[in-house]
Amino acid sequence: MEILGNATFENYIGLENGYSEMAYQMVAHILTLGYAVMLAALLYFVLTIKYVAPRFRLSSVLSVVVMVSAFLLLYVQAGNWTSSFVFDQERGRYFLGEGQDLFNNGYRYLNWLIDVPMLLFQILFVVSLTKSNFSSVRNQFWFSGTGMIVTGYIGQYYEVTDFMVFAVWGAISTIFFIHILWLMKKVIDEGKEGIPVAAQNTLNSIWILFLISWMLYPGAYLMPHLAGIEGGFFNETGVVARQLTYTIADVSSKVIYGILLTVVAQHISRHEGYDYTQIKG
Ligand code: RET
Repeated sequence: MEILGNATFENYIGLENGYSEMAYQMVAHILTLGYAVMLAALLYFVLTIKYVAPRFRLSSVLSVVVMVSAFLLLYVQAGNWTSSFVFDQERGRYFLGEGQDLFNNGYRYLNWLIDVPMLLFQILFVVSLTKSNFSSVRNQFWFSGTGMIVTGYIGQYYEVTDFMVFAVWGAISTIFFIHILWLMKKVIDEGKEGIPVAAQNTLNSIWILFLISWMLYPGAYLMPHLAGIEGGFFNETGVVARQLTYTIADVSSKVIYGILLTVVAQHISRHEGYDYTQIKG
């Protein structure tokens, strides 16, 4: 299917086999759920900002920034899906529409370009680093975060046409990712020193959540090539699985992560004598 060029695999399936009603609607619903959660969580982060002592509030502000950008880009991503594929009454399935934009996950990648550095900076406003230098960690987070996304963004254009190019960009992206994981572990280990036990336990949960939810993104990148089901995942099941993986990863790495950081900040705030239940107004 030469005519589709660098298009991602969602388009190849929409051109050749089309989507069943169930697969098409599941993707539309999953994408809608994604941006609805971001808008709801935006209100949560605004409304709970006074629950933590003033020095932690930048963490909530960064969650608000992440929610706004994720909401807008996921909204556009959902519209991209519904406009790319059109129901064909004769064949009873959804096919790639003529004269429409092709579907591309690129909106997500550009959203990550904003959100990944924000999410990484966010923890630095909650924990206190005992050994590492704040600006150095921040700059390394920024450098590897953007490096990981930009290289992955280029690679995803080759997921169908050139597996080697796809794999090489993916591998470069993974080097940046490993650096981020190593740095985050260091930040969390240092952050646990000298804070209440409840806050330490929540930081342990944050590390596990971070590890699992961030690993889902490379899984979604690889989705069309994941083996197991007959012929791999190069079919509509793979398309649904990819969007589902992205949505679970987004809700975990942005919303649940932000809420858990607020919990850590609340424990430390209370320990330091700031109790929001006693604050008036
Ligand atoms: C890519 C390309 C393939 C290799 C790797 C990747 C990692 C992506 C990650 C993205 C995290 C995004 C987040 C977004 C939240 O808004 C780019 C898919 C390792 C880890 C947390």
